[in-house]
Amino acid sequence: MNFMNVDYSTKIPNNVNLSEDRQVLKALEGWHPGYMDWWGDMGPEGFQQSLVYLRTAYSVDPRGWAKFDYVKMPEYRWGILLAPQEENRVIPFGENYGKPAWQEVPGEHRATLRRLIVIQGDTEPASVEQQRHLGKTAPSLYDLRNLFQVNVEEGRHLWAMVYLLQKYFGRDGREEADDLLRRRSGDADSPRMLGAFNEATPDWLSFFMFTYFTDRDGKMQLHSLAQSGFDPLSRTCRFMLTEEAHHMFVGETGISRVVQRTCEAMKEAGITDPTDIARVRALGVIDLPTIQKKLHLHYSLSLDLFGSEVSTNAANAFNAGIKGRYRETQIDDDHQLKNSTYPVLKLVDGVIKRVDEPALTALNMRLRDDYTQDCVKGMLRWNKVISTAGYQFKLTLPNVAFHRQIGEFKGIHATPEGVLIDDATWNARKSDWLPSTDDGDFIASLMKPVTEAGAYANWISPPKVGIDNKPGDFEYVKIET
Ligand code: BYC
Repeated sequence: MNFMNVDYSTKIPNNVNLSEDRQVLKALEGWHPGYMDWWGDMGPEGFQQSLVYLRTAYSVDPRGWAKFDYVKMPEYRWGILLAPQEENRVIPFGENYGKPAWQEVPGEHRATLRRLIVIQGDTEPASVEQQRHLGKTAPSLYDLRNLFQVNVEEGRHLWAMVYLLQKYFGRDGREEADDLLRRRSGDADSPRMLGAFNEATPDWLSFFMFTYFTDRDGKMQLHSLAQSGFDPLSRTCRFMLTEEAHHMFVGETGISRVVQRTCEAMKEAGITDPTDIARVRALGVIDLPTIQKKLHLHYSLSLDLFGSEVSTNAANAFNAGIKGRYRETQIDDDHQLKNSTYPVLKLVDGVIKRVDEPALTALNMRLRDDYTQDCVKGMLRWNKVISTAGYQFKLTLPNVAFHRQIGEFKGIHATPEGVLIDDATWNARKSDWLPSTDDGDFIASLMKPVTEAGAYANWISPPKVGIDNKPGDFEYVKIET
């Protein structure tokens, strides 16, 4: 079998030779109807009979792996795609550094590995659930198509984790796979596992923030798991990263287009002060201070996804050779972290300070720092849009102590600048920093669907280029009425 190309002749497209792996094929075919039920119940609301111009992976060759065509979402070919196996790959970090990568689950690390795969798997359907109502208010057919592209690929990423559970973890893997379809984002009794995946995504600005900030946590986590000594996990994550890039593109360009439109509208109306919220809102665009509040919210929720700054779970996963660092193989050190330290932000006598901790337990902090650096790049582009329009306003990332529910700063309150404040001040001021009900209502009032090909809602600029180089008036979704 050519592992580069995907076999589409079977019910479940794959490049892992499923047709000769009868037991796993049977397990996956058994899981398929439950997945389709879940997609019907919790996937995008409406549009299931519409033709959507989607990309589907037909190969795992980085030089050309996707083809675009009109597809009805329930007929999307969710497949199992692993990046090609690297010959003689070795475990690139931890106590087993330099030993051959595992092709089977190492018995002593089974529980840790399963837990990480389940957590990763849980986030994928969660995001689809969070976004399920957005189709009704899409600002254009282009955006509607991007939403659905993200949704079907998150569905495929769930398949990717379910394949690992069913192939390598026997009966408990099958049970975990079933549970992934049972939990629901925001459900009081059976919520998704990580905090940010139980929050609402009520509007399109939230969607763009989510795909910029939360999908970027996905990128960092997938990079770390792509280093794994458990080769099937590494190969799975490597291919997922290829798809993930588009999700972050949707977020970055989405926010950029909102900012662009706001600046244009302010200029046209002769508004010189971007903080004159009432005047800006009267133009039917989202004012920059409200965009900043949404950014505060989504960035801080996403920071929580890195776990505690100091974590023995993270140290154990690294020692075991299961979860590495961002770009592990490019780091110049012993890859075992025997004697090194890493500066961790901590609260010391009421002041936020960097304190050296053993690098091994500080891995979550390190990955979070890498994440923050990655987040800054898009911000620079958004700020360029604002400054080019002639406005003195800068979007900024809040301090890591701001609005945290996990880790070192969960018990305190801090301003976006990182000044510690008491409960009363927090309660009095929090709606200056985080979206208030009024802000949410205002944004909701703008969320009216635009379904004419080539047209865009007033609050967002058109994209610079189309998907798959399609022209501006291309009908990305043929809506079934
Ligand atoms: N919410 O030592 P600690 C994506 C729990 S996103 C709730 O501090 P650790 C995507 C933790 O489970 C990427 N609970 O942290 C994006 C542990 O509980 P137990 C998803 C939390 O374990 C957009 C306890 O607190 N992938 O792909 O070092 C769309 C102490 O844990 C949270 C992964 O996350 C939280 N935020 O690190 C679609 C990769 N944080 O076990 C998809 C896999 C911590 O004591 N996961 N806890 O009961 C991991 O590597 C790690 O589990 C974490 C936490 C980074 C999440």
